Amino acid sequence: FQMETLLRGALDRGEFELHYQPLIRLRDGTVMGFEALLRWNSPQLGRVSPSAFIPMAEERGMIGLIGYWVLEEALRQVRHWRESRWPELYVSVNVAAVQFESELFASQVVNLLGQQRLPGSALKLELTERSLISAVASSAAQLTALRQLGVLIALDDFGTGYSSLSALQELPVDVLKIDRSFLQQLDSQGGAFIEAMVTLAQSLNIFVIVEGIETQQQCDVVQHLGCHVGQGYFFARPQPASLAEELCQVGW
Ligand code: G
Ligand code: G
Ligand code: MN
Ligand code: NA
Repeated sequence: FQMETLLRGALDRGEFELHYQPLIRLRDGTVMGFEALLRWNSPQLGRVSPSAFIPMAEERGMIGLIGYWVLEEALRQVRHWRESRWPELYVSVNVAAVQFESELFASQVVNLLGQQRLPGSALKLELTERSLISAVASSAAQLTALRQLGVLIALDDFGTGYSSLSALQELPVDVLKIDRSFLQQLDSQGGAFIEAMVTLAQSLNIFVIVEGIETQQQCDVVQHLGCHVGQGYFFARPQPASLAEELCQVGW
């Protein structure tokens, strides 16, 4: 109850911040983009994990405003990065099911891109199977509209839902983000699953990103399995924009 009250005022009090984690092309260490990850610094509760407050924000009708702020802030940041240093960079934003269910979502994205004078290709949206499936009616039309602008659509946490394959078959996506749980089981069967997902993605012309790379060895293995882009603590943790940027100057 207390968390809900505090969450309601958090946006107005400026308690949200975005952290950024680089998405690295494994072949040469190039930073392709950054995933934006929401952080809530509450004076009363401390740092609250998004896994704790996002579901509450979804249930209590607060995710629309919070999600809008996330998109606005992430696009402002990527515009700055593109102008100052990385002209091709994109930012990857997580989208909650409820946000995507709104039929206004696509037009909001279009307006925000316009405000920053950014092409669609500066943005990737990370959707989960749940968000796509719970919004099947509005999904296909919105996805099509966004993709026509060049916005990339990623299926996040891929492989963990109960209907990963049918989601992939029914909805047009550009990128699969293979869930980090597969990397954590590399010694047993995780490698075989990653390899199969990469093969499937390649035959569908879908791009693969592997999440949760924590060691050099995992990095080598996923590269060997045919993955092109990776993300994980091995490269960098999610960090405030200025720090994330500095880390990337160093390169890998
Ligand atoms: O960054 P961290 O591992 O604490 O994130 C936990 C979860 O919260 C992840 O599943 C991540 O996708 C989700 N998350 C982080 N930022 C956002 C956001 O801005 N919007 C939504 N909908 N989910 C987010
Ligand atoms: O659900 P989603 O994939 O959006 O979740 C992203 C979350 O994964 C981020 O909150 C981030 O903190 C976390 N994360 C990123 N890289 C790693 C990693 O290498 N290991 C682990 N355990 N978590 C990671
Ligand atoms: Mn994500
Ligand atoms: Na994920």
